Amino acid sequence: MLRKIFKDFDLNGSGTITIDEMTAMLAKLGISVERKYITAMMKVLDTNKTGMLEFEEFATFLLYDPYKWLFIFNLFINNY
Ligand SMILES: [Ca+2]
Repeated sequence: MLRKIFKDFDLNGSGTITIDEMTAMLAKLGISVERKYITAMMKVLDTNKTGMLEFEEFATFLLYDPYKWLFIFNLFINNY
């Protein structure tokens, strides 16, 4: 399930999600967010500071830290 979501984001199948892929996916979902917000979001999620999201970071984010969801939700809300 999580793998499937991750693969949807990982457009080029590299095993990591980049800012560009995150941007493209959000656009596909009909969510228009300024790049600076996506960059900020990525910084929070990218716990090992590689500049990309690995599956583990993505999964950890989705499963264990609802407060990060709130943070991101706030980013989106503040953008409208
Ligand atoms: Ca990373």
